[in-house]
Amino acid sequence: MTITDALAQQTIELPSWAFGNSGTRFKVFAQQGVPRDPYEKIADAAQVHTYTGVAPRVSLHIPWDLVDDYDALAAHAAGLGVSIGAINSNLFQDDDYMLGSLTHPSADVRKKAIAHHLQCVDVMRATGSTDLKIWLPDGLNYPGQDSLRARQDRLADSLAEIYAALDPNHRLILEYKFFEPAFYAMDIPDWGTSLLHCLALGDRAFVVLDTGHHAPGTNIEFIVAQLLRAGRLGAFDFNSRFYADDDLMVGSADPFQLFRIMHEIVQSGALAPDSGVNFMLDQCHNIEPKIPGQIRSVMNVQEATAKALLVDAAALLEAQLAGDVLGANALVMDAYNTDVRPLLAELRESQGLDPDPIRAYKASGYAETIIAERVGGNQAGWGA
Ligand code: PSV
Ligand code: MN
Repeated sequence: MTITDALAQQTIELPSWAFGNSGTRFKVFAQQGVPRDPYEKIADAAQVHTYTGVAPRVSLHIPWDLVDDYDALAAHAAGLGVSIGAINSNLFQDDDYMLGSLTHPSADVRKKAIAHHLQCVDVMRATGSTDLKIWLPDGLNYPGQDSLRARQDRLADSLAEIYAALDPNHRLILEYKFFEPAFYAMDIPDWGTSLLHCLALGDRAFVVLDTGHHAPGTNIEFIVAQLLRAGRLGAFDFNSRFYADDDLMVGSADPFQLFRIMHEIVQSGALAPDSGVNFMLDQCHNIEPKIPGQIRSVMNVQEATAKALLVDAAALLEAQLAGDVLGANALVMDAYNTDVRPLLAELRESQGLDPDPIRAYKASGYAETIIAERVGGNQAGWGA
């Protein structure tokens, strides 16, 4: 397969919440034209697909994206050329979950958290989604606060109940995060813990790797290689970070890291659409306009992918087997240092797209239209 064919087949999933207002715990800035409901979020996400051609799915977050009629929401998406992707549960915004949700010492609270996932599975059935995505905010702030081990046991039982409720075509994808909101011990702090739970659950449970969820300096591409070896890399939540879980545009802080990740993906054949790896974004655009922010992010993933595809795999293997340290490194660096923008522009033109998606979006007048039309109502924001 040519590099262009591989790039043409790539798809990237967008998060509905990237189109709503977001911020930090200090301030959420409202932007003009922001969606008031999930229908408008999907319309904005469809714009990203219109101009990039590679973003045909939108992840939903429940209850932020609760609607009365999911058949209608799915039909709305289809009418705009996109479909519903992963359904994210939300275990971090209910007072009952202060001391945990799926790991909570109280069986009643655990029951409530499990029931929320059954509601998410119903949304999956109605929308045709196949991925139930769980990020567990549970954890401890202080040593002794609860038993580390008992919480793992409760978690295993809760997850097993959720897994049992899935349809045969559904996957459970399980995210990890090393800190925040808990500061002493998260209940799923790392890929190893997520993987152990997935292995116990069964062959439709996979790990989600959010690039912002590691300690600074972590070698993320090593984790990618390990999870691919185990056949358990289910998805990425792509974003960038400088310090903590910053949720900045992917490829903005460390494009070389993104390239190294995509290099592992390409070398393992995991770019293929049937590889089971869902390339999702999990970002917030606090100060930049949201639709072009998403377009830029999609382009950054495409550029890193194109560079990874440029690595001469045969020559690299030869250099590696010969112990040619400098030669092997040069092959990787030459690919990284290639300007792939002309190649991607050509690809877009061959698909009938504008070679410059951001310019095309700006010229479309969509931003002005939504600013004029979306007056009144409550803007969607982090938590709504
Ligand atoms: C948690 O930090 C997380 O990465 C999870 O994926 C959540 O669902 C998402 O962010 C919320 O923005
Ligand atoms: Mn995430």
